[in-house]
Amino acid sequence: MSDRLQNVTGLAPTAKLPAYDRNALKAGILHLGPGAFFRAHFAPFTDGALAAAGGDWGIEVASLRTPDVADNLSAQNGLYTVLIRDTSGTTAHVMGSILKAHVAPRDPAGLLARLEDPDIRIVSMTVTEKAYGFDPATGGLDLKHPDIIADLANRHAPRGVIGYLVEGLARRRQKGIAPFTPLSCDNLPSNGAVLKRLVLEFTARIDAELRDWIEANVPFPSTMVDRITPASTDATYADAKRLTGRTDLAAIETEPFTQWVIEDHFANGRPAWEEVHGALMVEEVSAYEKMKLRMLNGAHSLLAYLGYTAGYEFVRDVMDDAGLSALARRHMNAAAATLDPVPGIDLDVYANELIARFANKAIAHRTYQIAMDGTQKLPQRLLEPATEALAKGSKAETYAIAVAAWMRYAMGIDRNGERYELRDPRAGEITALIADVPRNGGAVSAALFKLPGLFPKALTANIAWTEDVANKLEILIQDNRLPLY
Ligand code: CS2
Repeated sequence: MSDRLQNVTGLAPTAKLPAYDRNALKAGILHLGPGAFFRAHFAPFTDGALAAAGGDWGIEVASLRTPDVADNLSAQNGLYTVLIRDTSGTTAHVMGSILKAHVAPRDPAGLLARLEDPDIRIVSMTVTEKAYGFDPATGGLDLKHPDIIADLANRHAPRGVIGYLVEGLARRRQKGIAPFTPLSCDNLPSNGAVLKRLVLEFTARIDAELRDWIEANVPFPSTMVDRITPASTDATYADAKRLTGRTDLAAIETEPFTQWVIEDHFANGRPAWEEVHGALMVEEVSAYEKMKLRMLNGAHSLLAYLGYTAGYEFVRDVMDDAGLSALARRHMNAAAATLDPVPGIDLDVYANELIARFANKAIAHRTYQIAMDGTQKLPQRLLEPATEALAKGSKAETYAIAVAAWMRYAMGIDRNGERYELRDPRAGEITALIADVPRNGGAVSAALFKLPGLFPKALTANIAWTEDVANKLEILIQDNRLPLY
């Protein structure tokens, strides 16, 4: 008999089980992108809502690219384990909210059929920033994005997120089925508003009437999602086995903290997420989103680039370096100074909590994982707040350190002269820009400031600030960090 996690009978008593009848549960949500973050956040919140209030809100997931996670979930009837780690130990919670997993490239027609099923009332997504086809330079649709190009050319057989959403909505409109609510859970500012703009710009190019129907009928709530989730490792699978008694290749591990702030605008109902600790339904999410993107993610990126290039493998190791941890706290203050008041939150307390979360010794979050996709992350995390800080007369010094650290990382060579892979959709352009420039702070920063569309003009036109970046990059190239902190 397989020892795979496939049902909840006979599991070790150390595993907490779903508190509702999965067999009676029907799907109401289709989720695109079943990565670790979704399994640590959206699926557990929905599991909690099902336990508290019921409803036909089971989740079907679809992977738009690699099949591994979907296949592992399918082999386990959708069951998987969330390990919650802190220094007092690890607990295991088996999640029952996922009912089915699809692999879109294997059966695109099957996924389209699910999108037009009236039972599916929410189409949520965690697909990472780079999957949307968002052009940070314009805030609109990136007409050079490969999925956008392919899906505009072939709208009835999509392959990307925007293409699937639009084709799904088009079919529902044609058949007189009420629309689903698209729900973005990625770290983009006003993710719902961004998604709406992309969907409308895309649709305007293929069907003006459909565009107007979507604008009039489809809500795009924004959400702020927060839970630190390192990629799963052998230690994750080993602990899942120890605590459940079964092999679980879809297990994930995460921190105790979890937060989700959701705009309560749904076309067709939603699970009772507000019943779950950490969820907050609001009218308007932008203040929370900015706070999280600028204070948590901005400081995370700063630590990831400085930490990775300094040879620290995990964020918790970076936090052991007193200078770097003080710098992160200083950056959080600088980020807080760009924010409007956030309802119910004391930003100083929030910053202290972030420092404690980053330092959690039980979480092995790789600096290299966070460093990934900098060109997609820097604008909302660092460049927009830096622009605002400079406009208010600040020197935006910690932002200059963060940008210099990204540039140092973008050079692709560690302190021992070893090359590493620059993981970024624009890696080719970055490498080409700096290939022939001298290896000093002035030359490398000048070249990278020219990466089209990345840096706002207000930053590159500020000579004092760009010189500061160049000087800080030079310090990092010389591997002489102390003057920085
Ligand atoms: C991190 C985020 O990888 C990254 O870029 O900054 O994934 C971060 O851990 C989450 O947003 C926390 O909610």
